[in-house]
Order: sequence, then C-alpha cells, then structure tokens
Amino acid sequence: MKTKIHDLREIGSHFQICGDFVSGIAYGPGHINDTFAVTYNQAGTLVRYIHQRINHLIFKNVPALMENIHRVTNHLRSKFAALNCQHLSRRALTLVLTKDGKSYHVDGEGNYWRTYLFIEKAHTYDIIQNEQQAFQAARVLGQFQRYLADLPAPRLHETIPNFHNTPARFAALEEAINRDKFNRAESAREEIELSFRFKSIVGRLIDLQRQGKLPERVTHNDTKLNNFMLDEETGEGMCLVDLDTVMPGLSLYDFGDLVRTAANSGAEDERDLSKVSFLMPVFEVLVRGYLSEVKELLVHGELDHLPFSGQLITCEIGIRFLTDFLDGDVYYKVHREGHNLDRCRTQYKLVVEMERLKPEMQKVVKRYTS
Ligand code: ADP
Ligand code: GN1
Ligand code: MG
Repeated sequence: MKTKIHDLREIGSHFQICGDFVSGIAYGPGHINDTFAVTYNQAGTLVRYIHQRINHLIFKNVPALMENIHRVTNHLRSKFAALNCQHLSRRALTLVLTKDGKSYHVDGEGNYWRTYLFIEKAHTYDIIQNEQQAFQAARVLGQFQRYLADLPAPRLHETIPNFHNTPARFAALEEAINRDKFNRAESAREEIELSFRFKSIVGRLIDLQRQGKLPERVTHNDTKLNNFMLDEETGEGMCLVDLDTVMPGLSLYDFGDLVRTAANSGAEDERDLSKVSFLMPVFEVLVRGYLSEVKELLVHGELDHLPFSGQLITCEIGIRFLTDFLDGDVYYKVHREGHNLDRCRTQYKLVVEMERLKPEMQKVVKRYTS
C-alpha cells in the first residue's frame, strides 16, 4: 500500500505550531499508521514535529484512544518531573494540541490526525545492533510498566478489544483457512500445519489470568524493538512510542513482544530464514534489563512465565500475519507479494527455536529471580 500524499502544511495549520512550514516527509517503519516528519522555521531555528494519520479502520474509537494517550503521557511526565529528570520531553511523548485545544484533528476526508514533539537525537532500530540496546529497551519497558502501575482511575479504554486474546486470534486464523478467499492456503500449507501444532499453547496466559494468577496492568501491548527510542550519542533508552494500544493487559505480552523482536538475529520479514535465529545472549540481557525495574512489582506467575512469553507472542503475531496473508493483506501494510507469509515464516521459525531453548531460558530467569 502506498502512503497517500496529504497536504501536511494544511494539516499542521490546525495545531498549536508556530513558525513557517518548511517541508514534510513520510517517516518511520510502522505497519499501521501513516507517520510524517514536518519541519518548521521558528524565527530562524528549524524545529521538527511528527504528524500521524491514525488508522481509524483499525482503531475504531479514536477519541477514546487519544484520551488514553493524553492521560498516560501526562502521568509519565509527572513521574519523571518528580524525580527531577532532565529532558522530560524526550522521556515521554508530548502531544501538541489543536488550536481549539483538542488532542486530534479530523480533516475533510474523515482522517484523524495527531501531532507530537519530534524526539531529536534518538533512533529506533528494526534489528538489534548490540546487547546494550537490548538492556536499554528492556529497562525502558520495565520503567513504563512501573510508572503506570499507579495511574489513577478510571480504567483505560480498550482501544482494540481482545487484542492479545491468542485463542481468539487462532479462531480467526481457522476462519481464514476455511474461507480461503484468495486461494492462498495451498501456498501456506506448511505454515498452516505448524499453526495447528501450536494450538495447544495459545490459551496458556489467558487461562492463568482467569485463574487469578496473572494480574491486569496498564501495558503497552506493542513493544517491538522499533517502538523504543534510544539516544543516538549515549545509547540510553529514552522512551516508548506508538501508544495506540496502551490499555489494560498482561505484563508478559509486553516482555514477550520485546523478546520476539530484539532476540531475533534477522528482520521480521527476512526471506532468507538462515539469517533468522533466536539470540540467547540477548534474551539474558532483556531479562536483566527488565527485572532491574520490575523485579519487586511482578508476581510469581509473571516471573515464572518470562521464558514462555516470547514464544507465545511470537506465535500470536505469526498467526496474525498468516491470517492477513490468507485474507488478502487487509490489515498490515505490505510492500511485496507474499510479504505477510514471509513475516509468518520468520515468526514460526523463532517459535520452534524458543520451544527448543526453553530449558536454557528458564535457567536464565532463575538466575535473576532466586
Ligand atoms: P506505527 O503505529 O505505524 O508503528 P509509530 O508511532 O511507531 O507508528 O511511529 C513510526 C515511527 O516513527 C517510529 O518507529 C519512530 O521511528 C518514529 N516516531 C514516532 N514518534 C516519534 C516522535 N515523537 N519523535 C521522533 N520519531 C518518532
Ligand atoms: C503492528 O504499529 P506497529 O507497526 O508498531 C501491530 C502489532 C504487531 C506488529 C508486528 C495495532 O505494530 O500488534 O505486533 O505490527 N499493531 C497493531 O510487527 O496491530
Ligand atoms: Mg510502531
């Protein structure tokens, strides 16, 4: 899908941005929203902002989603401010409001737009480059969950109901296989077979939650590595972006999604599967970084399932890519034929490796928890 050309100057005119519009470009690797970096000349200084067109076909209640983001970013900022941290506006996203004080603008075509301060001198990474990045991302994740643990009521809105309900994701896959709307099931025969092998694990975390062994928390729910901004000079983890799915959830899905993406030696859509393997040393660093923030917060059920969490969410995301492939690529942005199937294949390879490495992963977690 190609990003549509929008009149970024016109969109920016609705927000509290001063100065002269200079330029705007499509930006970032996201699969869901359309992100743009825009530059303004403010009395001789160039200042950048992020505009995002929120995908309202996926996020059906944008006002509720923006209310969540407003509350969460304000709460995080107040935590950093109370600790006298420097660079507050690089440690939590800062929304720029519209001229009439709203957190989003609806354009003439019904598109929803929001604006953030651009976090300068920090980058996101699709593939891990060194272990320090893993430590920093995991620490930022732990801090995010810890600081949001006392977010005042009311409960956040569920921006996508059942987002991490893995059994429901599996049921959607079964429906897509049965429909086989685009006659693609044959080309994904091996992946479909593998999916059925994974069926026995999909309900494990949800069952534990129902039994009261895993608490509901405020979680991010989309903690892939490229949603963490790391300082370009020091490598310090600055903040988590992509807050659309911040809502009530399980801490383990967040940790697992970071494992899925940071402990992968290759790209999520790598076609050469020999480049895709699970990086045990990175897993160890992720455990260390995450627990440096939340060891005291987490309950036994959470600590015990840190190794399994990566396997489960990788399986869930593989299921979703396969479902979208069979449904004709309607959810994720694709840039080539078979793109979603390629993505599914990397995920499934990792799931199989994580299954094999489970005893080692359990040893690692034990080392940091006992
Ligand atoms: P998507 O939901 O499509 O993944 P994201 O919110 O993750 O969209 O944004 C896409 C990319 O844009 C991010 O991976 C990050 O590199 C960049 N980005 C997002 N917000 C900011 C920001 N406030 N400052 C600088 N870069 C940003
Ligand atoms: C999407 O928005 P982005 O690209 O960070 C998806 C995640 C998947 C991820 C797979 C709202 O994340 O759930 O894990 O792709 N986001 C949504 O890369 O569905
Ligand atoms: Mg993103």
